[in-house]
Amino acid sequence: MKETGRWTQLWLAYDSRRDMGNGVYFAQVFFDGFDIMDHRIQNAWAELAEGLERMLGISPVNSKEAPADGGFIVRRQEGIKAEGYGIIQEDGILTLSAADENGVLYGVFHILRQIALEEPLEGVHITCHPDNPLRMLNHWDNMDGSIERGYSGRSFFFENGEILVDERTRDYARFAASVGINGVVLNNVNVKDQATWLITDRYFDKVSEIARIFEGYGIRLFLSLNYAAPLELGGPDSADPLDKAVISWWKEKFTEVFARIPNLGGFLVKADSEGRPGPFTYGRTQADGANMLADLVKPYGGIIIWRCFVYNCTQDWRDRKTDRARAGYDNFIKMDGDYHDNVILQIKNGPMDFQIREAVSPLLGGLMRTNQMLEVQAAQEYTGQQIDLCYLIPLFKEVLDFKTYCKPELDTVADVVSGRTFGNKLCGMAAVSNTGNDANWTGNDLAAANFYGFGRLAFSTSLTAEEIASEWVGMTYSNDETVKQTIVRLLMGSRETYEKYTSPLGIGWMVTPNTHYGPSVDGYEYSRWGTYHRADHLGLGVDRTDTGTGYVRQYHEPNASRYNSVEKCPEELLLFFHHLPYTYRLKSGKTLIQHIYDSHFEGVREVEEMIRVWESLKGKIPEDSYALVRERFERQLYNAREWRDQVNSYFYRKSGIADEKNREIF
Ligand code: GCW
Repeated sequence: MKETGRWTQLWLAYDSRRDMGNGVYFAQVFFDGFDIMDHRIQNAWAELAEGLERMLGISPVNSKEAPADGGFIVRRQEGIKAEGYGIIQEDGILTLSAADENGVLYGVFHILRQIALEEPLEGVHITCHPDNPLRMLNHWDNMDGSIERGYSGRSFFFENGEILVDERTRDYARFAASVGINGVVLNNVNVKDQATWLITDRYFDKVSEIARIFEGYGIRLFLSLNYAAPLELGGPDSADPLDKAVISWWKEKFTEVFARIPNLGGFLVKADSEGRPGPFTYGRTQADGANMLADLVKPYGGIIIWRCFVYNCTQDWRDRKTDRARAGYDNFIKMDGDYHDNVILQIKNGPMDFQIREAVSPLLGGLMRTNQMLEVQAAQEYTGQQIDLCYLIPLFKEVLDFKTYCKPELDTVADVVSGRTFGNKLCGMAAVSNTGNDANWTGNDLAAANFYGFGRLAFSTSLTAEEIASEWVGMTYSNDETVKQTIVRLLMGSRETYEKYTSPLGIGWMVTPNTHYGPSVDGYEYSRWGTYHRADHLGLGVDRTDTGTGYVRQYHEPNASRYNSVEKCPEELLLFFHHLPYTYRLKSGKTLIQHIYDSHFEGVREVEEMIRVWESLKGKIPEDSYALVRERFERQLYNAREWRDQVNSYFYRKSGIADEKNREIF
């Protein structure tokens, strides 16, 4: 059943817009060098027709000849980079040139965006191509319909062990393509039970249906693999990557899978991680495991994306030598250069796990002879679960802008994962998706900015977080300046606000175990997960310097020395790298303990202020959205107060140091 209501269409709602002289070009549309029967071209055309009809009340006409004056030409042009496009308006003609069908789709969405933003197309002269070859969404959807770390309802891909294909599948593909996504992993990286069977006859037909829909939007389909599939699907009693029987089982399996599923890009693998099987079980290396699979998918143009989230999750909290932050690097750096050329290592942005603030993973740019891909999390597992507002694009930007010093120039994470640094072709960015089957797709209407923003940023890493926010608001709500500025301001401040009322200065965690929403300062302190704050009556923080776990040495210089020094360490990461007394003085002149108190009071005040700002939008935006977000803010305020009071009380009780301002601490 097709859902109604504006929110189901996210930023592609195509509400009526002022024309700005844009309508004139579309009376005649001519495709030159593109097959109008091609699925992607048909979708581009359908999107254009619908967008123009709804935004400007114009029905474009597909013409058989090039318009002499006044028209829109879509032209194939060699010399434009893969998936890129150019848009030029001159002499009454608007021309979209592209080297391939994806370029046409992206160009059309670009034009629709300009129309939605009420920007004139007159005189445009741009060329644009994606910075990252791979721009992917990873779904953590399970086949029973649940979503691991999903906060937007249930899966729209799976229910009760079955695969769903409906209007949502197509809409999802449209949204993804409209922001430049070109790869989607359908199922959770924790591959269990029925999901192991996705690579069997049981599901080929339905997976293929989705794959074909995706293909029409320039999106390749990927699946997460169960590394132990041979054992579970009746193959050999082993998953040893060097075992001949295992290799020939996979060989046959891939022959079958690639023959049965069209548009299959390859596989994502979480191995030897959090209880998932992997090559370590057989005394083999990560490279042994990844390369075995990669060699076998290579004949089909397939790739293996191998996650680096490998750490000891059964650590003894008493053991201060083991440092989870070290694990990714320690497990993968030794074999840099040994991974075959269709393997990509997928690296989470931080060495821990998607905290509101943590250092950038030293593997990014640490690896110098291996394809690498950045993984971020749009799903707000640790960042408010789509109840609390947390616009994550500033965080993603910070990671991309991080200078790794792996080379004298072109050394930022954005350079590395785009392939500019080392010249690789297989690289890019992936985000854990924040979507689900809620009518509005992302639980909180405002969380759609993270879905939109991830795609836009992965396509054009030089866009600013603010530009992206402003586009999203203009397309989703309206171009009214007050509305735009108000919502952009809310989005832009939200990450720092969230940080203020949760865990301080990069230490992370302090969350309720398992659910990861709400505070529990010691929730993980005496657990096996390697996520400690090490607070006692004198101070807190993890010493990752030379005197501690030595983690800082995983960075290139000068990063290593900068982090090693308490004076030079960026203050927002102070407790990530250093164990410090509560009386330590920050650059502001405040003591550490006073900073904790102040920032927590401030965080709650900021949420109160956000609510007032949101209330100023009443009547200016659709009431249903106003009300939904207003209700989420109420829950955020409750959450922020809980955090403030628990964190402040905890550190007051540990340290015995009173708040200088004598505010209420419990
Ligand atoms: O952050 C942890 C999550 C797990 C997740 C894991 C991972 C999919 O809590 O739910 O599992 O990361 O990234 O593999």
